[in-house]
Amino acid sequence: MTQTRNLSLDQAYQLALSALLNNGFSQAHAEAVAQNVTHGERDGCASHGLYRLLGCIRSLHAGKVSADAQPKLNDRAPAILQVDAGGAFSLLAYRRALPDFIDKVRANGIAALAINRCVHFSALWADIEPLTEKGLVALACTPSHAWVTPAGGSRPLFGTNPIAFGWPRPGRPPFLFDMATSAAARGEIELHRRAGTPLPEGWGIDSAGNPSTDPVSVLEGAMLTFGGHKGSALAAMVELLAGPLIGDLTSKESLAYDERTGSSPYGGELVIALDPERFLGADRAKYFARAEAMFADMQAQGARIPGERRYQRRQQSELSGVEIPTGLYDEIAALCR
Ligand code: PYC
Repeated sequence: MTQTRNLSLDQAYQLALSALLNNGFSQAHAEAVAQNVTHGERDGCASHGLYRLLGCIRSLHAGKVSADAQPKLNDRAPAILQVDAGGAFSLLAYRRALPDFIDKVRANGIAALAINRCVHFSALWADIEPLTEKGLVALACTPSHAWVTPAGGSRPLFGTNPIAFGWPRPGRPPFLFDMATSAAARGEIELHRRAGTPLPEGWGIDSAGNPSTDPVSVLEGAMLTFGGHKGSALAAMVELLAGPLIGDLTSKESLAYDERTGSSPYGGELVIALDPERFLGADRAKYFARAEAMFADMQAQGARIPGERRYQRRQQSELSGVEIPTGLYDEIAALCR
């Protein structure tokens, strides 16, 4: 059994912050990343938790992420905001763009935010939550590196290309899903490799194109999309929306840019948000009650509301902290010295 170490959320955050600052990230970037990975761990999403610090710091030492770039906002149209991350992680760019983006959504009823030239490793639900907290409906997507084969193919082309969607619920946590269009996130395969455990079937193929449950063979071969051609079509859509449409890289171009350094993907993210007040006006409450009726019908059949487990885990972590594999803790602690 994996040995673990318990950390309070504050200890987890301080550990992350210290590793990032000690390796040269500016205070603002270190805070944004430390908060994001602590929240991943807090919400039971280890694949986007503290272990990501290793990749963040590897990307910095490989020269593939800026430690201190200041995001630059560019007001492109009444309903389109762009933020140039300047080759740094997406998180600070998103933080800085958020107030202006929300103003645009409120003013127009719908607006899009393009985050360009960003290095991206983080879970998208963290970008959706600040919007649902303001009562907005939101959608986000980003390509990654060419790790996933299109349905019918045998060579990596698409990224894991997550799509996240959030719907605000009065007095309750939002309906919020964040799913890779691959059968699993890359990070989950890496966690299996670290733990020496086999993958579930259907996650990937080896470099000869044969189905494999060996994480190393799949990391060297290709990952599969979820739902065959359906996931493949959605993965292609993400490439288009958060690549060429916003003037940024596809996953194939991101991997070429990586030059085999094993750094995090580089490119763009697209966020679209909608203001129900503008769509519905005084009828908002009536139609939101219908949404609640649908959620109740789902639950009546035993179905889970996406995000439910995340919020339960959050409450638990806030009380009792998080369990980190001791090996991972030691690796991160070594980065603080
Ligand atoms: O785990 O799928 C993943 C991922 C995408 C970008 C960085 N990591």
